[in-house]
Amino acid sequence: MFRFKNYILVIVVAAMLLTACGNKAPASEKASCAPNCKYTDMTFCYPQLGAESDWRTANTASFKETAGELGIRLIFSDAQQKQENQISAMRSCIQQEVDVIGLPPVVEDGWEAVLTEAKNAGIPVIIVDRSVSASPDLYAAHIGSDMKLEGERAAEEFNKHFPNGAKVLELSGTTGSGAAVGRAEGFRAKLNPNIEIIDSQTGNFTRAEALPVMQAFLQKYKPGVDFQGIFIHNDDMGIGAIEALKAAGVKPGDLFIVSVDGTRGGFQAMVDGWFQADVECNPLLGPQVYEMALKLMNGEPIEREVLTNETVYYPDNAAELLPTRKY
Ligand code: GYE
Repeated sequence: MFRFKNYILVIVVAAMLLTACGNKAPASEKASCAPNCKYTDMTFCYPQLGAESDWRTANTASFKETAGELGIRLIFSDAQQKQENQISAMRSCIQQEVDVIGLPPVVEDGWEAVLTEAKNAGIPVIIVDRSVSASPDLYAAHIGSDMKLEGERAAEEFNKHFPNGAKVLELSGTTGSGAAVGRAEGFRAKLNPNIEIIDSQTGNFTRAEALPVMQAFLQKYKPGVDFQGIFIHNDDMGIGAIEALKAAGVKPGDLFIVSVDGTRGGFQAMVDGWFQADVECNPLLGPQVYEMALKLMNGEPIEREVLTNETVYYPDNAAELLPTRKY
């Protein structure tokens, strides 16, 4: 009798587990409105990584404004550059059974667990902007910039300007972020061997953190003597660095400075003579990401890696272009 009861218990528990698993849709399952889902059917989760830069502000605005225009229900949060906040925001979205998650990962590593949870819940994830190191079968697609190419483009500017070689500094972005890793890698891959990177420190993509880093550089190295140029991973850090340079008596044009993003602040720095080139990185990804999210809901085929088409801007037409800049 006792044994028989135990068997029953085992069968009941197994049946419960099976039903629990059975409730989870497989990762690629379409939404119940497929193949006719509309934007107004969509609940989209965007656990934004922070508000560290003008690029990020424009990226947030692009997702919010586009959702408003298309009638998408957007669940937005700001993780303040902390991965654990992004992960808990994602978990809350999984619990709320959103249709699609767009994840702009603050760093590349450490996403396997939460991506697996989303996959098991049948919620497709589009990696937005920076990349992740997790296996591509844990997410639907990646839409963003080619960060390595941006670094290569910056290197080409230094190669052109310093055919006889130079010493340069690097102010890099958030340590471990796809944007900083890619830009640093591309820069080193293309830089001529006669150009030496004498030091590289992170300013975490913010003005506030770049300022003391530049001040510390200036304590250690004499501008124009110990180094002739600076590669800066984004415009906001560039603006922070300019503050430090000004305070140290450096004049626009004394150093060859190349930055990344192409924000209005970056354009102004070119107009003012501080930046000699600004490598474009486009934050206005909302429309493209939502279009892909709708395709995923409808079970339509998508491209798994979508890289943004970008260019390099120069001071000669910066003043003319500045009023047309959208971010
Ligand atoms: O360049 C920087 C921002 O990930 C491409 O993050 C983005 C970078 C961008 O803070 O300004």
